[in-house]
Amino acid sequence: MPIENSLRPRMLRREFLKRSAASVAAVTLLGDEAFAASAPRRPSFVLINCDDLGYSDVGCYGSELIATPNIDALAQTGVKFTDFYAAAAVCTPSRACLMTGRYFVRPGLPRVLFPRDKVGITDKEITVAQILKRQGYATACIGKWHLGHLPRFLPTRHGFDYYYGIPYSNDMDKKQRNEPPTPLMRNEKIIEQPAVQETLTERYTEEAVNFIEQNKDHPFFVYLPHTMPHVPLHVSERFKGRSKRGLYGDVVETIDWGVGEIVKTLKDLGLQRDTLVMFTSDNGPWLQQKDHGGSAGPLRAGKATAYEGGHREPFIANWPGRIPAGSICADPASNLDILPTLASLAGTKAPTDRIIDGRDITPLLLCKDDMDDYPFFYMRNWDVCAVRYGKWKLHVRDREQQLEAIELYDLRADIGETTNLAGRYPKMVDKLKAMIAEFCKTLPPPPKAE
Ligand SMILES: [Ca+2]
Repeated sequence: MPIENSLRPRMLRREFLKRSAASVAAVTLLGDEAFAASAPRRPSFVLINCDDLGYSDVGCYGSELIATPNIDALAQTGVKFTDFYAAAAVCTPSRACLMTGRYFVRPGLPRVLFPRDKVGITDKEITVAQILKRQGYATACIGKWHLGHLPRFLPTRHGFDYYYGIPYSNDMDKKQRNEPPTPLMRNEKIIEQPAVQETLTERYTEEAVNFIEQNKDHPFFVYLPHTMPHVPLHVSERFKGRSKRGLYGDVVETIDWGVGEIVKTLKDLGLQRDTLVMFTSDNGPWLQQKDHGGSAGPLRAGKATAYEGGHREPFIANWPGRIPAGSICADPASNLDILPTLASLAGTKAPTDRIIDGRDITPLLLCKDDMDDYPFFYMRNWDVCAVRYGKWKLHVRDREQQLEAIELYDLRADIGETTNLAGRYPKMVDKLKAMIAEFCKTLPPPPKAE
């Protein structure tokens, strides 16, 4: 559904409130009671995280050229968020946010990691996988990790029972940079090098399906960070030429096929009502790749920028019996919220001995209630570039992040960030600047030499 219409998000919010009010009774009768009576176990989680997928690269977010019937069906029978953010506009920092619930400078991962790097996620951090593992979950990471490729940084050392995938991006195999061919790993061993990328999406899907089947008798957490549609794009012969959007569309349609296989597996095993399935991406489309990059639709700019195209992503959550079908949530939320939310749904809490930036958004996810406005900060390296609060967004740095440049947008009326209202609303500019200043006080100091 295209949402370019400037009035649409506000209408969606009302629609959501109306739907959520009407659905409370139905959820109570058909969801909670049935859940308590028939499924005493904790819910399982499947989190599909694409790489560089644009806001409008799936059908239910406006793509007319890429057919994604399985992803669209998740939204039709679940909830679609219109204002969901990846908390970074590039790979490594975004995954650091998702895994820890903390802005990436707190775990010290402000930039993209390369094969030459000797750093990664440290033992001081607590990942969502570790939290769930302590709650008795079987945990798997299947796909691109990108939080450090040395053994001490791998998923198997940070809460995952099982790992299958590539440890960093699929284009980090440049001979001129002395990078080795892309390794495919199982747990901590390289099993294929170079990784055969044509079949990677299908093999990830098979691995996810196998893990679900093997762990069907207890709660599981499958984190599935697809390698695609990050360039270089690859698909198998089976999917080549299928879409109306060239190789990029074929890649996304392969991912959509994989979503369908996973949903079918859950259905066949009778696990759908026990499983929350989520679909999103780590950052916006790499527009410089032209036909090999995605589309941010009505949003301005793409990957690596603080404009909406860099951060705003599809986010769909599906949980039959718990999430009312066909819901739309226009409240801002982000991948920082995943850790506290999954912790809460698993019967525990996010860590309290450190700053957790994310919130438990269970009320939004289950379409039960609205939540108070909360600032979301757009960061690049150690700089805060912009803040969103309610409908307002203030940029404080220019696109190259070099100079101070004040831009104020009303995102409800102007999703494309076209009309700078800073001159008209100086008090709002001051208020949002003060929010950024307060937030900056909580950040660790940048390292002396980066
Ligand atoms: Ca990415």
